[in-house]
Amino acid sequence: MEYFKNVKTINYEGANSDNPLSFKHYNPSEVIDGKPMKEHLRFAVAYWHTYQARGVDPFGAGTAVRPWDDISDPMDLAKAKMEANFELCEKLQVPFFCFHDRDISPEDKTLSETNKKLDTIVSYAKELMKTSGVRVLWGTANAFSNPRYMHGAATSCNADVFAFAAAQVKKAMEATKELGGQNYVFWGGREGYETLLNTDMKLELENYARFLQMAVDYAKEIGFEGQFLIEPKPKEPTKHQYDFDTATVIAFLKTYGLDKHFKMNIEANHATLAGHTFQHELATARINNMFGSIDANQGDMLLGWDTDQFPTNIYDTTLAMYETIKAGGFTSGGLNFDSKPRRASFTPEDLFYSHIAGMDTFAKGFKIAHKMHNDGKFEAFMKNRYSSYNSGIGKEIVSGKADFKALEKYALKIDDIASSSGNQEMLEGLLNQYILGGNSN
Ligand code: XLS
Ligand code: CA
Ligand code: CA
Repeated sequence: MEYFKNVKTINYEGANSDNPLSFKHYNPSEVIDGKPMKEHLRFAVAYWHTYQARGVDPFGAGTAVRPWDDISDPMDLAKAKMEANFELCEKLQVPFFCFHDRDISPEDKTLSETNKKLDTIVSYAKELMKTSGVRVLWGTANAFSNPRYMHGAATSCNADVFAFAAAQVKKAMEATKELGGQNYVFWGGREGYETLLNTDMKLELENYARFLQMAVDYAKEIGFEGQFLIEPKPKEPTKHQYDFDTATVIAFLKTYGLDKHFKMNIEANHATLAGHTFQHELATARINNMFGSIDANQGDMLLGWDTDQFPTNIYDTTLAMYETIKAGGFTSGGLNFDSKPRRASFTPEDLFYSHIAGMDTFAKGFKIAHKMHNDGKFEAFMKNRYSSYNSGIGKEIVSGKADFKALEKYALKIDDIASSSGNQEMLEGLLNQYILGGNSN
């Protein structure tokens, strides 16, 4: 059955097209640097926002109108959404989707009943994959929605909850492997705290590390070769989330000897909540060899919560793709639209308009970033800015030869330090030139 009857396959029609159901910048087969754009960008649809979200907010019920609204049996509904997923991805020319276990299949009274249902849906998705090229970018477990996780999952004060979460993640990893998922994501849903008056932070962090180590061991045992990703977020739902930002997660992984098993899944809106730019989080991952994947969205600078909006800010996508290119591009990762249309954008067609806007903004950002990287003007400026470390005393500092005494001896002889301008506004003007035309394509 066709779910999105008003929409045909979305094609590239070029920047001047008047057709809102077309790509203006995303041309999947356009070859850039020896690879088609679809392989550079590796777009993915997020199952939870696209098929589960109803537009609920704290002040009102859901508004969404969806083609599966009349289906009441939970398993029929789960199957219908899976069929709709393949149709939507194919029509959007999106090669991947991402899911939580509970997005694709409903929770039942007991874990074994829930697992049986998940098996049924996983087999059904596998069946649909036989006639579709759409694949899984990553899977994950929803260990935060059910009330049992009110105190967290791996960081719960209750050992039974820790055990339940372990069983759930074990099963979600098996499902991800079965569906050929290229990565498995850990987002610490409620791994954090509300008050230190009742929280043993040391035990919680140690348990969290134990949990991740068990996951690493189990992946090895079952031969899951996908990449493990960890997704930082500073707050929401808890006041303090342990995976605060990329630097915090890297320090945590290193503290517990887990760093070689993980890379980062960086979400733009989470960067904003942590008080960082998206580019900062990506750069932090890159310089630590932990760049993995991206949750593509944007927040609202005037609101302090996780609004998960479709990314339409060309500055952000350009700089995100610039970092991605500098990191060597995606390997197992990609651009997952962890984004939802606004509550008043309630029609099925809005699911398409929103993805098209996000895909075009990233495609254009990628093209601009590619040109910036190829031209090398920013890199050359930066290289020159640090050139004092290439010879003389600078070379001695970076090669580890200099010590405090040697530097004092040197400093005592300096009469005048020659500073040069950082030229920030000149560089911002240059970035504008790339984005607004001129030097861009
Ligand atoms: C929530 C997170 C979540 C993860 C997957 O804020 O973004 O959706 O990406 O569990
Ligand atoms: Ca996310
Ligand atoms: Ca988010």
